[in-house]
This record gives sequence, structure tokens and C-alpha cells, in this order.
Amino acid sequence: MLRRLGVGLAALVAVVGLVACTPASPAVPGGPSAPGETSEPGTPAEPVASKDVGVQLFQWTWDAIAAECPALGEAGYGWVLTSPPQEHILGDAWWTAYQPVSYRIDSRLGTREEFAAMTAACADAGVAIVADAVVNHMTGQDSSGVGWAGSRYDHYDYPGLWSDVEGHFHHCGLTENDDIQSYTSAVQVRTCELVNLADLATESEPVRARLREYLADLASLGIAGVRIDAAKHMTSADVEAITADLPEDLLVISEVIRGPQEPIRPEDYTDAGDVFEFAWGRDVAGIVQGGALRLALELGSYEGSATYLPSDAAWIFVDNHDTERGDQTLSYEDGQDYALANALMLAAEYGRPVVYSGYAFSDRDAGPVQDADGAVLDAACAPGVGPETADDDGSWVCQHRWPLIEGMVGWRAAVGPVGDGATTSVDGRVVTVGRGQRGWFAASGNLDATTGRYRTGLEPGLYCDVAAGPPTPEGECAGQAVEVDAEGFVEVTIPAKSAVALHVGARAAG
Ligand code: LM2
Ligand code: CA
Repeated sequence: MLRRLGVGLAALVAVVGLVACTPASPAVPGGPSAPGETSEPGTPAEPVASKDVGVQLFQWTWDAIAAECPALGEAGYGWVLTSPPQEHILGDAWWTAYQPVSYRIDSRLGTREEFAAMTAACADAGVAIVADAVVNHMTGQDSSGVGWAGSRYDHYDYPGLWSDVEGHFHHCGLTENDDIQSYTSAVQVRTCELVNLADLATESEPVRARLREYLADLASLGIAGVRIDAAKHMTSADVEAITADLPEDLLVISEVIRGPQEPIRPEDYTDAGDVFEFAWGRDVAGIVQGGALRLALELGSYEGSATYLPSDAAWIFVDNHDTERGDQTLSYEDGQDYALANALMLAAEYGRPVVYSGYAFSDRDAGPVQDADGAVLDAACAPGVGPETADDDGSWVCQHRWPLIEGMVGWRAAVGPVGDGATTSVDGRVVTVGRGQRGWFAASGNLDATTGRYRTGLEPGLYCDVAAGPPTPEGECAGQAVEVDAEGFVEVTIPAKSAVALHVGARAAG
């Protein structure tokens, strides 16, 4: 079965008004990704109201996400990826969420009622919810304990749910302690334990049936999709079986970290739905740091680097909660380079983008700020967040509101996900992307400001440079207004390691 960003998610998240002035046109039938749709000469100079952009709100509570959704919808985000919602082990670290104790929707991020209220509030704002589903394993605790919602458990015994005597767990017997030791062995990766986490026998029908029940329960609470955590540690057939009963239009994204020389490849999972392409974020890091930005727009294309998922199955990201704690991708600490990488992701035609938004940390295990009982405090974004903000440990970085990132989300919502390949490379370091009458983007990898005169496909007039952020609710430009002359040319100065972005949803007054 094939699951792609379907009409369901598209319909749920489609048509809401875009920024300022211009009325949204109806959603593109069949979803927002028909190739060539946006750039043909003569296409109407109106935003397409594409809503394919996701944002991972890492460790945000359900209440905080519900409160953020109106702003997300307004900015052009289509969906939110949440942290895992099920009952988990106790402890301060963020990763307690990845050690399930039961499938009760009751965690330190919120209750079942709060989760349902979030999906409803976000749907009202035109924003869908995608939940992180931890289905490969249970806890990694060698002694028994009690979970967040009061359920008792032991490493291989979860009363009323899983037990060793009934054969619900793998004990691979292939390594000294049953832990995965080599990623070159597919059978180890699938049946041994990932860092001591009790590995579910996901090939067994009773296990699959109970996991289907869990996902059906989440669907009943209004989710529009699931991230399948640790999908590499199950077979693609397992993922297909576990998600088989979900509504056809529910988005399924498998997390399969691409590793060199590994026998298990992300491509193996496309029959179960979409897949995260980890190579994009790794490759864009060096490109942005080096400044030859043309390469970033070619990633995943014929001319681009070697192995990538097919575009229509791929979700890309600059970083996620795992990679921001590693050294293979950029993260908020890279400031302007990070913002620019996100802008390029949103302008790219390969895959579909997920923006990441977390909290500042210096200790990789440190959890989000919690109250005395361990409940996570509601996230909130300080005014003026951006690449130059100094972040104290625990403060919410709110990358999704950084002006360049938020402005480019609005740009993509207005121009749609793909164009007609009207990407031009001025000199390798300065690139422009034309999207017909709907939008134009230029980015520079130079360390000094770059001034030039460029041809756009835009109708003559004044446009807000949304690289400085989306227009205010009153329709005022956040930064400079740029004039497109009668021949369609602009004369602009692209700041160092930054961008200029114009679109029909953000025309300037005057
Ligand atoms: C994932 N995807 O495949 C998640 O994205 C990733 O964040 C999870 O690891 C992992 N797989 C399991 O779901 C995180 C975190 C680990 C942490 C695990 C389990 O990165 O550090 O492991 O969650 O909570 C921790 C300890 C580890 C210990 C384990 C079991 O760091 O030392 O292993 O708990 O107690 C003995
Ligand atoms: Ca497994």
C-alpha cells in the first residue's frame, strides 16, 4: 500500500487565508504538488495556499501547541510533528518519551483530553497534527518501576499489555547482551535491542494487532499522521502491517536513518508510506558553510549527490531532535548558516520540508523545563527570536519564528512546492529561484553583501522582502519593500549568507 501526503491531510490543512491582502485561491486538486503547476507563464498571480510544510515542536506540551497553532496557520505551516504522546518512564531527561510504559495518552506533555483539544484547536487553525509513534520497543530499564500515568512495569513485563511468557519480546541471542552491535547485520538491527530497549516481536500478529489499536486510538483523537520511530529496527512489512488499518489518507513517515554501507536502506520503506531523508540535512550543512549554494538546490536531483529517496516519498529537514545533539547537521547554534539552510530547504524542489523547533541545551540529555512534579512547562516564544538571540539552557529557541524561516514558510505556501526548474545559478554562490508570477527568491553564500539586477517572473509593483519576516497582520512589510519594474527586473542587495524573497501573498502597499 502506498501512503503519500494524501488528499486527507491536504484537505484538512488546505485552504486557509494566507498573509495579508491577497485572498487564497482554492487548494490545488489532488494535493499541492502537481509539477509545473506554479510557474507556467500566465498562471494567476495569486498564492496557491500550499500547506506541505511541517514543523517539529520538540517537547512542546499539547496546550502550548494548541496555543501556537493560529500563528502557525497564519505563517503557512501545514502540520506539527509532536513528541511521543504515550505513557513513559519517569525521569528528567528528554528521552524518557522514547521509553513507553503503556499506550495510555498521558504523558508529561499533557493528558488525553489536552491532546484531543490540541488536534481540534489546530484543525480550526488549518494545521494538522502528526504524532511520533514509538512502536519498536518498550523501556530499557533493568529494574521494575512505575510510569508517568501510574502503570507498573518490568523490563519485559507490562501488565495487561505485553509479557515475555506470551512471546511479545525478541531476545535475539546474537550478541553478548542482546544489544545491537553491528548495523551491517539486518537481523541484529531488527531483532536485537537498541540501547537495551525491550524489543517488541513486531512480526507477530498479536503484537501487530495491539499496535494497530494504539494507532487507531490516536487517529480517533484527530491526528492526521504518524512518524514511525525507529522504523529501521522493524521490517517494512511490520510497518505496513501496523499501519494497515489507518484511514487511507493518514500520513505515515518512517524514520530510517541512512547509513553508509548498511544493508537496510530508507528506499526499502516506501511501500509503507513516506520516509525521512537524512542525507539532505547532512549534505546541506557543508554546502551552506562553504557557500556554494547552487549545490543545495540540486540535492536529490539528477545533478545532485548520489543516493536520495525519490522526491515524492521524501521528507527533508535541516536538523531534528537527534541530529541537533550530534555533529552531522547544523543546529540553532550555527545561527545565520542554520537560518539560511532552512530557507534553501523551503525553496528547494526536492522532497517536502520539516522545520525543527526545540529548546537550548548544553547537556545532550537535559530535558525541557519542568515543574516540581516533572510536568513540562508550556513553551512560549520570546519576541524578537532569531539567529543572533543568545539562548540560555532550557529557553525555547522557536526556530519556526525566526524571521527568515517564517517568511520563507509563507513564501512556499504562496508559490507551492515545485516549479518548472527555473532555478538559476548566478555564479554558484548566488542563486535565484523563480516561481513564475507567484514568487522569486535569491540567496547568497558570500561573506559580504551582494548587489545585483535580476530578472523575475513577477508582475510589476512593490513586494515585501519576506526574508526579513512575514508582513505584519496589518500588511506592513517587516523589512524592505522591493520594486519589480515594468520589465520584471529587481535591483536588490542580498545580505551576507542570507536571502531576498518576494511573493504575491506579500505585496507592499503604495
Ligand atoms: C529514535 N529513533 O529511531 C529516536 O529518534 C531517538 O531519540 C531515541 O533515542 C531512539 N530512537 C529510541 O526511540 C533516545 C535517546 C537515547 C535514549 C533513548 C531511550 O537518544 O539516548 O537512551 O531515547 O530513552 C537512553 C540512554 C541509554 C540507555 C537507554 C535505555 O541514553 O544510555 O541505554 O536510555 O535505558 C542503556
Ligand atoms: Ca526491533
